[in-house]
Amino acid sequence: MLRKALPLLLLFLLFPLLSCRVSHLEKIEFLIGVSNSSMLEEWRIQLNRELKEEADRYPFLSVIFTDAASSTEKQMEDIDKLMGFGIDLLIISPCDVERMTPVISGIYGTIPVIILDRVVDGYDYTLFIGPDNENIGRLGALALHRLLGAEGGRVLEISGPLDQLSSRSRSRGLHREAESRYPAIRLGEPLIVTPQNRDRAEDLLLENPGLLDDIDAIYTHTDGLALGVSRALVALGRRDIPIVGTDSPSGESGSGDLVAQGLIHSSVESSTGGREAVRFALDILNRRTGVPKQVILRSRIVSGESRDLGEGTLLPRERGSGITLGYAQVGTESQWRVSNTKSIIQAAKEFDIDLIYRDADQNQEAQIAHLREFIRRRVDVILLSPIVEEGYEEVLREAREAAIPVLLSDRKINSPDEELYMTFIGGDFREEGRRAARWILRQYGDKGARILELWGTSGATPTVERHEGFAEIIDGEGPYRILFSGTGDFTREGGYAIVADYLQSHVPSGVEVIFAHNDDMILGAIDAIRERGLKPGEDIKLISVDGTRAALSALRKGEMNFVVECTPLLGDQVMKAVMDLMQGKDLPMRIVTDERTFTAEQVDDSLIRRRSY
Ligand code: GZL
Repeated sequence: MLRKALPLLLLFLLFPLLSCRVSHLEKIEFLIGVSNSSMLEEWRIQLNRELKEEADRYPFLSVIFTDAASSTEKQMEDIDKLMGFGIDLLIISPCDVERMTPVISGIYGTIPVIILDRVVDGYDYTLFIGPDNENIGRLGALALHRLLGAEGGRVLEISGPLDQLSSRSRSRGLHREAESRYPAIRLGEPLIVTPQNRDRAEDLLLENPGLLDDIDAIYTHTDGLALGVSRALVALGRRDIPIVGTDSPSGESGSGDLVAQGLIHSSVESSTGGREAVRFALDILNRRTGVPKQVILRSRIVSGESRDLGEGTLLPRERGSGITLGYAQVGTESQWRVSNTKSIIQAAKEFDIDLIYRDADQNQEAQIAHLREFIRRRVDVILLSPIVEEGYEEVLREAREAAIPVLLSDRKINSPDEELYMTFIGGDFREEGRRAARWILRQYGDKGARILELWGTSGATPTVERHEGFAEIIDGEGPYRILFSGTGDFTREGGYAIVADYLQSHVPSGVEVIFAHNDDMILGAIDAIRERGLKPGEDIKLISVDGTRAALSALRKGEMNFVVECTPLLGDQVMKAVMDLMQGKDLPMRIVTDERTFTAEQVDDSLIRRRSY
């Protein structure tokens, strides 16, 4: 009797344990693995601190932390272990970018991957959050200029190994900015500290005190290096040499802020991105739309006297109610633009933000007048989609003097003053141009091709950067020749006029491929090609950028051959940025949207029906 009853009895006893175990497992909705490259520097300790603090706000989120102790082999082992635990998403700050790129690419095929701090080659990851390292170097030169004044001086640059992209970029930014704007700052070759850490920096200077002869200031690529250097200067009795550091974690970290402790003169700080990483991880795991491809964090100079206030002193708010946003739009030149406007207006409604919309009809003078109207009306925030990159500095300075923050969406302005706007939200136009060129190379190989290029609005960021990206891959020399290029101003009529004229005056035209900077111009080209009795997509291959429904339909019909996406659906990201701004949060320097490409094989009727623009 007992034997029969035993299993039932055991189940009865175990059930409460099992149920609480099961209920606990049910509760951990998501398990995130963090692979940090090391914990040797305050910045990395702060990164983990911020990741943990943010994750602790979500009870159903668990995080496992690993520390690679600066070893790529150990980082690979750590990742294997994390995958063994069945993590749902990996957050990684890679040790050695080159060696970790294929490893991360493999993981990305299985689970989402967020990369922090050092970006890998290519785009095989879900999201990158990190600083613009060349900009950090530029700010380092500015900090040295503020320290040394007009007479300048000799500066010893102390860097990590230059095979690290981040070190190379910081050094490039430092040298270029010093050479072009502060020639009195005299930089020699950087002193390379390998491994890049505090103690090695200290030992190197103690072993070579002569390195400090005739030095007026020291610039270090990280605050770990700065701490080591400051210790060596004390030991050598050279506290007279000021140090400009990099990385000091901002905000409440305190302990990592070497400036506050008086150990260094100033530092170019970048937030770690830890909080943003957790927030975006939840968006990704909950399959929310609008997750960008890159979030480029803002850096700013921190010194004993001041902290460059990129963030305005804006009042914290709950919902958007009561926020007035002045929106200066380019015009209605293309389907992309019409969808972009719709996306912004719709999102403002959803976020309960009052929008004042102005359409400049591609006229810069009118757009600048719209900006001045917003300033007069004292809107809370200005959203600008600048028609071209030049000519906005004066009016944006007026907005700053009126304490009205400006966000750029879709296109950029050209200005050394990075504080004229709070963030840029839009596509990676250079990569869009490269993707178009790579497709052509794949089709024509060594044979080469004769190409006609349809440019967008002259001086507009997508025109400038799509061409630059395209020309990086196809420089127009050798077998790949650019027969002709002209600007169609992003309009269908513009694309039609260029191609119709060219085909009329060149018979046979010799054109094998047309690359257009947007869909509307390629649709105009199709009209012109048909009029000449030629078959678009067959007699002449056609490639364009945007990914509108009309272009995908032409692709499906074989009238086009390749489409590169540039999403106009920026509304949600723009309004999230407005809300963050009004709540006093720091905004990233750039938010770069996620984009794909389309071939005819990838496009079917359901995809076209689902296409919202
Ligand atoms: C891109 C946007 C471009 C589109 C065109 O962000 O500025 O302008 O590619 C649009 O279609 O006219």
